[in-house]
Amino acid sequence: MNHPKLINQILEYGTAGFRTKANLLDHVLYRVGILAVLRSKFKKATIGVMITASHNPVEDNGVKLVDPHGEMLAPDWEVIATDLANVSDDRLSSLIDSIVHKWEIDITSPSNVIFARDTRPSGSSLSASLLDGIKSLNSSFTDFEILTTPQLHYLVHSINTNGLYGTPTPEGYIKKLSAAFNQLHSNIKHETTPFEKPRIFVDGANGVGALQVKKMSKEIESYITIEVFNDATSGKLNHMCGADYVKIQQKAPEGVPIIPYERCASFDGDADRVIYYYFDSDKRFHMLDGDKIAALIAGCISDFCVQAGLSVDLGVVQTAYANGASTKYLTDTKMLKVACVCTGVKHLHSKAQEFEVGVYFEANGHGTVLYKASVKQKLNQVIQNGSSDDSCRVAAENLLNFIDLTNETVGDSISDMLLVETALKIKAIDVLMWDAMYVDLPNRQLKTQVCDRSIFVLTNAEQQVVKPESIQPKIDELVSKYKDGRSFVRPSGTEDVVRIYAEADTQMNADWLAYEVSLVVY
Ligand code: 16G
Ligand code: ZN
Repeated sequence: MNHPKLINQILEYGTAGFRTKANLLDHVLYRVGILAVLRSKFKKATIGVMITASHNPVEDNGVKLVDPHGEMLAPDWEVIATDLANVSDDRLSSLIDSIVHKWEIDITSPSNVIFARDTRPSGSSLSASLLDGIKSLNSSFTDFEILTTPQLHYLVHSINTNGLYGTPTPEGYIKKLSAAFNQLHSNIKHETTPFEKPRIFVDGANGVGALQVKKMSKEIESYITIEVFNDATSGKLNHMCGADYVKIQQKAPEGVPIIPYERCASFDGDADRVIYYYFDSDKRFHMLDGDKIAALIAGCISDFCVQAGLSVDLGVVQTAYANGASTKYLTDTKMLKVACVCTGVKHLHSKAQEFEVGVYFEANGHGTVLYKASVKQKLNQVIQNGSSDDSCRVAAENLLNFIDLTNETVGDSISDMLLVETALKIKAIDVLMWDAMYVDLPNRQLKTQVCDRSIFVLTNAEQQVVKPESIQPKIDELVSKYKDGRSFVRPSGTEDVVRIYAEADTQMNADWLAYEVSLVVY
């Protein structure tokens, strides 16, 4: 038996695919190889597999499937994935037969699986196990080796649209984004140009994002200087650095110079999240998270639409972790529609698809923008009509390039960073003015271990606990004691913990509220 299952621990395909200690994953990767081929035959399309544990420690690893249009694996197949990963070796082949039968898969039809991995040392042996699984069903495949998660999503979508979305190569990805960025920046002309060529410090989390952003920076150096730190040459992946560290610790990563008002961006280990930050003249740290990125980008798109004379249905999708001040700013000041959904990219992504333009971001920095084909058609119409109003046409062109700069398949550190840089340039604002759009309510995140986190049943986009019944009234009572108080608890989908989020008028109050709520669930 190849890649025998040597552990009894049940692994579940969750929001992040399978994720655990790397040394427990050999048989899982082999079986995911089989799963990907079955999915490819079923969908009659290329399927992607990404080997990564994102922001988790370097000793962990994980794997997830990418569906034909670069989206997350459909929920009904998550169940199949879990079954396949956990079945005993002697029942594996009969389970495969039953999947083929139940889903009426033509096992003789062609299939294609593409895969990539982040920079974790365990990645190459796990990708060899994956390949053995793929080969066991004689599928065609391409090993793209080390890429960011969003690059793999881009490739899957590009292959399945025969190159319509972009040239299906890693170089095609760099070319598509850099061409759009350069075009936008050559178009931007302010009457008085208040800023020199911008510079940004990137914390690459010692991961794959550092390698890829260096390639990108060469292509766009006429318009922006990107200096990369924590670039995977010596430091440990995600250790004291990266988007998750910055967001959760609310402090700067190690390894990036502290220069007042210099814009800095932290990526995570597989480069699908980005968090901005800067220091003021007192060397005080200020963070601009996914909520602030969403506010900037949504505002910029809405301005483009107005200038192009278009009315579009634009909405912003958040989760319960979104800072209350950001929700208030989007709804009250910007008059935009805001929806709140459960944590996890698939929930945000599918909600965003309901809008003509759906901007979705998790506070942790994962997000992107989705555009309906109708928007692109309307923009092309504005350009073709040769509007007498030149600014109308320029705005339409700019928005089309903005769309090309977006990785519409999934959140993407590099693409999102370039969208932010473009929006700042277009609006002619610096990081301080961006930060001043609204003031974040002080907040705190904690986590606590419980005996059994599966007993928690939530409702209202994970903002309220239904079961155990005693918990929510206690949280409500605590929240009512604090000005601007808000708090919720939810079981993690990636760790064996329950997470606690709290915000209030002062940092001390947010800390206290989080602490008191943690005692309720403990
Ligand atoms: C996964 C999700 C991310 C979410 C996080 C929450 C995807 C691709 N990733 O990393 O969106 O924020 O889980 O983690 O869906 P938690 O359940 O441990 O809080
Ligand atoms: Zn990630």
